[in-house]
Amino acid sequence: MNKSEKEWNIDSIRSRFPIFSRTVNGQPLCYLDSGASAQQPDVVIDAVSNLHSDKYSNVHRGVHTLSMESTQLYDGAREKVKDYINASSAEEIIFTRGATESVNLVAQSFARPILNKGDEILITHMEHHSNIVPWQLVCEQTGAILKVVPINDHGELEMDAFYDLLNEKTKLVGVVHISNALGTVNPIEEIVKECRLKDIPILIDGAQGAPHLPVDVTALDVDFYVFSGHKLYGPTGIGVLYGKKSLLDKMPPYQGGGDMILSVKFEGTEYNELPYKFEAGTPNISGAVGLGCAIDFVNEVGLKSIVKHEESLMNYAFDELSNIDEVKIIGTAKKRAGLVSFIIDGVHPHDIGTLLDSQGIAIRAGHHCAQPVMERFGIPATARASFGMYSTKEEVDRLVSAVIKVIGMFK
Ligand code: C6P
Repeated sequence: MNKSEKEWNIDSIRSRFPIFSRTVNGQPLCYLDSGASAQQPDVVIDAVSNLHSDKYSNVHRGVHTLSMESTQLYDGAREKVKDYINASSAEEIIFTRGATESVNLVAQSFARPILNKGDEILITHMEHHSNIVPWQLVCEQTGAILKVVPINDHGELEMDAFYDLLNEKTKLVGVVHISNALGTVNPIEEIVKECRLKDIPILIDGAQGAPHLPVDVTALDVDFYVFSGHKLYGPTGIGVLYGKKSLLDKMPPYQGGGDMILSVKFEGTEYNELPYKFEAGTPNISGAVGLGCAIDFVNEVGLKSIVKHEESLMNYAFDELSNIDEVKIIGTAKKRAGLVSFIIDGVHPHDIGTLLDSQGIAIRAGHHCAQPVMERFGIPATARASFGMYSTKEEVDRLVSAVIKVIGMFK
């Protein structure tokens, strides 16, 4: 074992997640929906609870002890996020409600002021709606045009088309790091490098990337990287926008209100410095503290070991499901992570989801907020099993047996 890899003890990891002590429909919980929201370890639940019972107060506003303590925790969480993705300063870490709000912020504060009629935004066919609709909105507002990089039958980007579509009218590129519908890991290093060469700003949607792969925004040299706390073992309602300071400095605030100002006069307002310029109003203090704690926990378990564990589980699930004649995997890219999406001949994914739930197995069934992906593969939906650090081989075995049972029921 490499020095940087931690010893892997799945029982001890699972014991840290209180939810696994419960049953669902008379069976031990088999949670294969971490791609939607990961479960939270005891330390995150306790940190949020302790904040509320012992330190609760508003941040950046009071001179009293409680306010200073909660401010320290809130801004301390920002430092943890900064280190997790290797940003160069905490000023580059903006707390938002989630990946969705982060993309909207960039669309409105960065893109809208620079877009003119006929300019282009380039995204891909495998984006989550959160990295499509904000760009459609800003295109409607400015007359810019949305261009889309196609994907092949494996669910991989057509890179030749990407190179062809990039041109002097492209004002921003938006690409998902790991597709939530297909599991494809995109070649973001290559994509960012090309954008740098052409001096085109790029945003990476890391909602599925940050929990499943190491992210180094400095080495990547990316302009914006967004993700959500609840997929990284943290609470809901908290997310991150990483942005290069040089860009964030030039961007106008996204929303106005308390905390984002230095001084307010009716004649005009002076905005606060980064990152507060983008955090109007009382923030999600407990969410940020919980996220900071989740990051500590991931570091304690060891991200490298988590990646290795999830990879072997995903490959096992992929192989076992592929061996079933009636199952078709949607998303067979060479580089995949975190999940397996599939359909069963003659069975609607919602029925798969419901029947699996009756056996205590939680998967997601639907279009996964990636309708263009479904349309590309000519299907209404998929069943999706997604993994976390706590997922086990036995759970994959339960999934596979349950799928075989479902097929038998529909024959
Ligand atoms: N995907 C899933 O089950 P929010 O809702 O803001 O936390 O994250 C949005 C989002 C953006 N990009 C990607 C790649 C995502 O996977 C998600 C969330 C969940 O796949 C809920 S639809």
